[in-house]
Formats: sequence, structure tokens, C-alpha cells
Amino acid sequence: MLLASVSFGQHPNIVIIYADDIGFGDVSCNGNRSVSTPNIDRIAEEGCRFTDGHSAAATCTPSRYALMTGEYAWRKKGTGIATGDATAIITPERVTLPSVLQKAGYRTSAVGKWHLGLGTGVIDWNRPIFPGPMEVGFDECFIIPATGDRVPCVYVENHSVVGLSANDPIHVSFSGPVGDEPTGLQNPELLKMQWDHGHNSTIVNGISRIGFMSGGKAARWVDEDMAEVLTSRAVRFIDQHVASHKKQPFFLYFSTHDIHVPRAPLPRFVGTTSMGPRGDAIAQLDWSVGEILRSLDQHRLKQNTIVIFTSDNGPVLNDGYKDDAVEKIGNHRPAGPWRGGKYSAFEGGTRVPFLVRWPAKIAPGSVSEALICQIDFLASFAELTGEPLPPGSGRDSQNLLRTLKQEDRNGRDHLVQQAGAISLRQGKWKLIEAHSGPALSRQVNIETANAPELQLYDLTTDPGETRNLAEANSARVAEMQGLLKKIREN
Ligand code: NG6
Ligand code: CA
Repeated sequence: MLLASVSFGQHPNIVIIYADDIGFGDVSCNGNRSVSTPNIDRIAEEGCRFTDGHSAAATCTPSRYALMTGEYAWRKKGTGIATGDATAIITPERVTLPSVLQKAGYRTSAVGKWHLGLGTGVIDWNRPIFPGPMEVGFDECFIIPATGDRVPCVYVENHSVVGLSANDPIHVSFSGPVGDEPTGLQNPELLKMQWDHGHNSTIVNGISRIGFMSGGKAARWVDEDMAEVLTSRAVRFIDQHVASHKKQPFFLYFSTHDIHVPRAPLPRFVGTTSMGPRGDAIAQLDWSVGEILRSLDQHRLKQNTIVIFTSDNGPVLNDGYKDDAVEKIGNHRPAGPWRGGKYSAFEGGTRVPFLVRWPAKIAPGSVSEALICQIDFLASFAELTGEPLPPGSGRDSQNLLRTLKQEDRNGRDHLVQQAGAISLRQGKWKLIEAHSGPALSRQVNIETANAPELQLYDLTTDPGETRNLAEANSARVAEMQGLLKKIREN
């Protein structure tokens, strides 16, 4: 429905707020009663809340790969959770969401978590670092190279580590110690947050990490400032854009560290919720979202800006640090009604908050049950901007622009979901392939959905994926296996 005829003579701006590890039920518009998220909810109130919206995978790197390239990550080797020194997974010749928008005249910026690798060989963090975001379509970037819990614990702006001093070079290793700095394993007495599994190498800012680093002391981030630093960079991009590039539309990929581990929010959020650091990080994330919305309001950009809020994978409680996430969960259900969470092939792994505000096109307070995935942004926004996708690019991305605009209620016919096991969603049906891994991931206490036999669920009558109908529906299983085979061979 066209609510207002807005003509800025240009395409809408696009802001993707990509939260980390936020579960379907972690936002109050999807039922969180323990922490309130008024700013995130505002996107739904003023736009559309999709209830069957997905990340392409149940972990970060493959989800981001798919969002950027429009290609399922399971098609390409080396797209699993990237180490902190991984080489660039998306190479410069690839067609990506930012490169398509850039070609369509957008100014593009990436702020926050990257986790798609950098460089081509062994990265020297003391020299210009590329290829990275700027070689795949971003005009500028200010990033966490990998994750908050992996070294190097420094920001990279465009091609350089921010605040690095030439006489204190950075060394990084994921195979063994570098330098002589204390580690979480040997010096737990120095920690302000204890590790639980993994995360026991070099201590940075009182928190031990995955991997070893030495040097770069002045450049190291302070976890408790991170939300402030990243949010202000995102807002600054919008401010500067309005000041100097008014005629161009912009694309902002704001990829928050929240609520990934380590959860060490700004002091003003500490203790503001009943759920400990994980809850406080949700409150902080909501504040960050509010700052972006406020900036759009201030610049009168609300009407013609698409704002998307979603998450790279489902929720996890203890993901390697003793931060009370398990102890203080109370009645809260981070994945909402869905089974499983991060790392899981059950719906909780990829069915995430999926909120889209676009006042020029979407009626406020809409709800859509259409099946949609972040992998579809590429083809949808190519359509929006009239920018043709070169043959062979974005082959798994579907143009769902009409679904985003509420002109279509169905969305995708089918979607492949990636965790340990591969699943196929088609309408109400969900087929999970057999997988030899453990049924329960003990460290994080999440059901993986791995099982030696095929699983088939009817999500309409059994949203919790508890009754395996595979044996009783062998024809359906065979049909879906056939479709999966065809998709694989594409
Ligand atoms: C895992 C880490 C986990 C988290 C995850 C990546 C261990 C034991 N676990 O390997 O803490 O960092 O990788 O999360 O090290 S993601 O959201 O970026 O995919
Ligand atoms: Ca994640």
C-alpha cells in the first residue's frame, strides 16, 4: 500500500542493523517480557514484523557471506566460523549487496563486526590491510575484524588499525603464544570475567580471548566502550552523508557487537535488567538502535529510508564466558516459541527477529508470515534500484521486493537452512537431513537437531519440532530430498 507519495527523486536509503546472536524472542515485540526493547519495537510498530524471517545459517560467517553475496555459504568451502586472522572470504571480483548498491549510486558504509576475513595471506596488522570491506563495495568502513572474543582486539578503519603506534607493532597467532602477555589459562586471577570454554588465551582489557596477540597496546579496544564507539561511527556516517552527499542515497551496514560474548556493556547499562550482562547487552543494543532512528528523524530521513533490524543467528546463553546468562535467564525464552538456538538446525538457529520499516511503502504495524531470508536482500535491492545482477551472481537470492512491500504475502516457496545439518523449509514443512554430530552441544547446552535419521516436521501443527513425521510421509520426504538435490546441483 502506498501511504504517502514521497518523491526525493532518488532511491530510498537503506540501513541494515545486523545484531549478533539475538534470538527471535529476545526483542519485546516478539514476546520478551524480561527486557524491554522500545526502540527495536518501534521499527515493527512503524513497519512490518516478519514472523518467518531467517538468517541463512545458524552461525555468523556463513550468514554474513550469504547476506553479502546472495549465495548459500554451504556451496563454498571455507565459509564456516572464521578465525581472527582468516583471509578475505569474499574476493574483490564478487558481486555483493554493497557493490550493487554502490553501482546504483549509493554511498556505502560498514560499521561494526566484519568476520568475513581480510587480506590474501598472512595478515600483517601493521601495514595496510586489504582486500576487505572496501574491495567488495563499501566506500568506507570501521570494523571489528572478526569477533569481540577473538584477537586482534583492535578496530580497523578503511585499511588500517586505528590508533596503532609504529613502535608497538601487533603480532597475532591462533596456533600458539606470541609475546609474553598473560593468558586466561595461566592467570585467571587477572580476569574480570572468567572463561568457561575456549577463550583462555591472551588477556585484553581483563578478558581472555580466542587467540594470542602482543603489541598494539594503544590501539586495543575497551569492551565497555564498544557500543558507544560503533554507534557514534554509524551516526557520524549519516551526519556526514547529509552534510556532503545529500544528492546520493546511502547504504549503512551497521553490524553490532551486541549481544555476542564477551558481554561487557557500558557502565550505564550494567544492572539495568534482571538477566545480568546478557540482558544488559540487549538493553544496550536497543539504545544503539534508538540512536540510529533518532538520527534519521533529526535529518528528516525517516520517510524514505528502509530500516531493517535482524540477527546473524539465533540465541545462545553461555557461549564461553561465565557471565550469568544461564543463571539469570528466569522465564525468558530467547528463541521464543522455536526449538534450539545458535548452532542448531531447529528453527531457533535461523528464525530471527526480522523487522522492516519503510514508511513510504509499508503500512505501520504490519505483520507478515511470508518466508523470507537475508540472502534475498541482494536480488530485492537490485530490483529496487534497477541495477541488473550480472549472470551467475547472487544465484540463491530471490527478488522479494513485493514481499518486503507487503504486496505479496507468501515470500519464498522454499529455503535451505544451514547449521551442522542442512534443512529444507517448504511451506509448513521442514526436512532436516541426517547428521552424525552430537544431538546436544554440551558446551552451550543447545540441541543441534543432529540425528542419524531424517526428520520431517509440520511447523503449523508442531512449531516446536517435536514429532518426526518422516516415516509416515515418505512421499513428501522423497519430494523434498529431490528438491534439495536440485538446489545443490544448481
Ligand atoms: C565459537 C566460539 C564462540 C563464538 C563462535 C562464533 C569457542 C569454544 N566458541 O567457536 O564463543 O565465538 O565461535 O560466534 O571458542 S559467531 O556468532 O561469530 O558465529
Ligand atoms: Ca552471531
